[in-house]
Amino acid sequence: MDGIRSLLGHGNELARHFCQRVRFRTLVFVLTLLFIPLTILFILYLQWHSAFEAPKAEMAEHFNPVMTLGPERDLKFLLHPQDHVSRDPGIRHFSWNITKGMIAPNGVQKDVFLINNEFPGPTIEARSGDTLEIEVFNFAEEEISLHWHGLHMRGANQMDGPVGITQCAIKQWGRLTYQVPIGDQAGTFWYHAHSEVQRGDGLYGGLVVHNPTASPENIEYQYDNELLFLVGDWYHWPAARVLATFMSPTSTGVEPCPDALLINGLGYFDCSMATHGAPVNCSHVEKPWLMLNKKYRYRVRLVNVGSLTGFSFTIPDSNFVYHSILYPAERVDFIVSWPESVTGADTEVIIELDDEFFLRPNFALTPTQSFLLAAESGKHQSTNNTTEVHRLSLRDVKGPPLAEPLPSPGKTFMIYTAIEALTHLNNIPHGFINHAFWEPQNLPLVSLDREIWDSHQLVPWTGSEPTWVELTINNIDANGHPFHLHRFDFHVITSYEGKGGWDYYNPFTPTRPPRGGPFNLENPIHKDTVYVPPWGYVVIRFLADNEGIWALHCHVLWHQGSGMSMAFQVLGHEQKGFSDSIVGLSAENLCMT
Ligand SMILES: [Cu+2]
Repeated sequence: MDGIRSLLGHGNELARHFCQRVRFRTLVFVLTLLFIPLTILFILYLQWHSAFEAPKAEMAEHFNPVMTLGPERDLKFLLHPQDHVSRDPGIRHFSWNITKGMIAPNGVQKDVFLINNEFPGPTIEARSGDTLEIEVFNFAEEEISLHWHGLHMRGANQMDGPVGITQCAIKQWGRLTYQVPIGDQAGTFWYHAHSEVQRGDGLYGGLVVHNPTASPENIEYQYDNELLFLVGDWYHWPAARVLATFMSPTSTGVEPCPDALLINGLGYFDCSMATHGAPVNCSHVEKPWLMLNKKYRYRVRLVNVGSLTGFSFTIPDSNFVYHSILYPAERVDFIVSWPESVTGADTEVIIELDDEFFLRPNFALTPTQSFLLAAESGKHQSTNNTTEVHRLSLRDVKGPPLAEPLPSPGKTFMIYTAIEALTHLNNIPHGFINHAFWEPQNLPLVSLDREIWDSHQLVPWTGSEPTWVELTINNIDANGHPFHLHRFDFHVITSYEGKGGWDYYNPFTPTRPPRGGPFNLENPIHKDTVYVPPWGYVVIRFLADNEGIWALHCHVLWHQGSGMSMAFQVLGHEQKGFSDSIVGLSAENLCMT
């Protein structure tokens, strides 16, 4: 029995050992089955990851790995004219929630304005004849307002945006529906904050009005697609802090230098360049990029959305080889196409910030930046082609010939402008126009009788009848000022950069001919923002025919914020202004809510 038991016992041992071996083999088999796909996945992950970790220098040299182009760094703002040019005009309604959020457009965190969670705000596309109806809900912890830059706002002065002139700011939790008539206009515009300096914290976006009647006669202007580029300098500090730095006695009127540049809300920044004096919360981000089908011709709509600096924008190897400085708030449209030899090649877009204002340089700033312009089709080889860049000055650009020479002005005005730090203002730099630096009163000017406007309001009246106005802007400073006139496109009949002496123009002493030569009354350029050169002047003419109070100011945010702002009162009452008209009463209404 013992033997049997022991045999049975031995048999049990064998059976148990057998079972264990079977279990072990099953386990090994299952593990092997799992291991193989996991290994494959791991190898794939390593390849993918190493593609992202490619050394920067190599990336720059061979714009190669298209695999690294993450969709969140895509610069392409493609426009949709086909949705607008063949439909009937109508009301385009938008509902916007405005908030602030911590985002890192170039890897550096900043509290930025968001419209429906987007920065830049949504691009508005419309056609001539539309009316925009934009319902703005303010969920930010600051009062805000919006301006529709370049639109004529015919009959809608109270919807123009500037706080202190045509409206009270929209309070926190407040709401305002802007009614913006587009009329017969078409072109590249933009919208931005016109309250405090919030434009510098990202409260802006593109506004493109497509022209349904455009019939390009010249093959040169035919194109397949349209792109929008919102390009500008960028500060890591909140704009209010930058303005406070500028408006301190120690700045001596030198503008703080920007930290970076953004293109369509994206940029890049080398975190190791941040200084101890201006620490930032920075993490590495990939350079933004753009991919286009280079067999197409593109119409590019370019806007300077920056706060201080002009820039040049070039696309080497393309047929767009002009190089010109675009100043804050200026826009330019151009056609870009590529010769057959480079349609399959990866090339670049190069943006160079102008150093006019970099008297106190910021070593963290990379003033010239390039962005990959990859070819949608082709072998993605890089190119060593270099195209000669032709320099073009917007100041030399002529407009189309006028049907008749510009009429003589019914009213002539002259202003002098300068940044000055005066002792009676504690040496705090202010932007002066004549003897005034602008500050808002408690209520917008359209709702107040002229008699109670204070001394900060420089608002000449153009008279009770529509008339042609000639305005001379003399600039005493060693740097230029890009001036923007609300509501009116004007003809720039002369522009002159001085040599540092007393080179200004006084239209009231015509015995002395202007140093900049005779006026161009035949084919002057027509625009709404003009760069007034250093120690020089521009002379503009416009037909003052639309009633309202229309701001005129430097578009350098720090100059505007320190007072370089005024306005024209067109039509209305000589003493009462618009205080008892619909414009004034509706503005007053908004202030009460
Ligand atoms: Cu300025």
